[in-house]
Amino acid sequence: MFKRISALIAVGATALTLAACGGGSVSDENAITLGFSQVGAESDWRTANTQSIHDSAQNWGVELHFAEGDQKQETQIEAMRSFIEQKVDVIAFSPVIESGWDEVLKEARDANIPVILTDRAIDSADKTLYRTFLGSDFVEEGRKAGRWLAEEFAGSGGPVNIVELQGTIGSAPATDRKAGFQEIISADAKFKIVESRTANFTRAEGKEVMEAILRDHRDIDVLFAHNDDMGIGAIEAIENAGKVPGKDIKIVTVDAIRDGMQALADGKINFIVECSPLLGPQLMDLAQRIVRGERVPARVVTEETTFTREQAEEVLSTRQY
Ligand code: GZL
Repeated sequence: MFKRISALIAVGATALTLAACGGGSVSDENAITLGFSQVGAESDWRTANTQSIHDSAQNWGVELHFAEGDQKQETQIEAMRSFIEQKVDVIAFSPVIESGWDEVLKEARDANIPVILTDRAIDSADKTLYRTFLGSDFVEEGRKAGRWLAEEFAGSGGPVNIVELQGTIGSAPATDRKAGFQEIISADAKFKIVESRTANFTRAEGKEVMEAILRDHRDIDVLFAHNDDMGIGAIEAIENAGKVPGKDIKIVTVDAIRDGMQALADGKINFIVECSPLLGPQLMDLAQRIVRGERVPARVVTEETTFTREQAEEVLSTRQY
């Protein structure tokens, strides 16, 4: 009974969200309708990604129906089903985890509603379930972090003890960043991952999990956090333990949000691999082209770079997020 009530609340919340955003301020009756099912609001990256989608819908004259997923797959799927019922022109989503989407995507296909996969990948074998996948190459992001570490410790004989704060277990960014990082550091036996735990991409859990790890491990040389938010939470734990982040424990993270770039400029983080959340413009362009019946590339990889302390100091004032 509880589950059904909670499901109704979730659907109600989704409907309220849609009503709040679905009416939109787009008056053009020719505007396409886009239903977007978002992961949640777990990090500053996600906040910037949501803002980019809203701003771009406004700028592109797209009527946006937007639903937050609270980092729960069932909430995201309910939202996608409500978009199907509303007969939106196109659905886009960022899947909280890689598996479990085939059924709802088949329902969208049966309803002749094209789907755009954004940000995170899914593990479905059926590539016809979505028209295109717009997002970063997370394996390469993990490799970039590993390459920096290999260079940073080139002169060291080791061992180099590494703690890894993983993102959400089962999500593409966590799985792939881990794989890319491991691929690079496995080339040198001095690198040892002494602890690898999830902190779900959030700042609060990053602090909490790092506090526990610091109690279990005396000799940590490096922290690799799958996003800035977990790294920033871990910095607080490291400082509370009387250690100096960026010096006693070198820190490499992914995203390049404003707070992460500030920590990099302050020397508390040593290197950041960028993962751009600004997918809105490309998403709206792809959506309009698909609704017009145009063919679009099966994969659109977002442009992104890396930042050292000096580079962060240079660009900090110009960052959009
Ligand atoms: C990456 C995105 C990840 C970010 C995190 O594209 O899915 O989720 O790296 C966010 O900050 O929570």
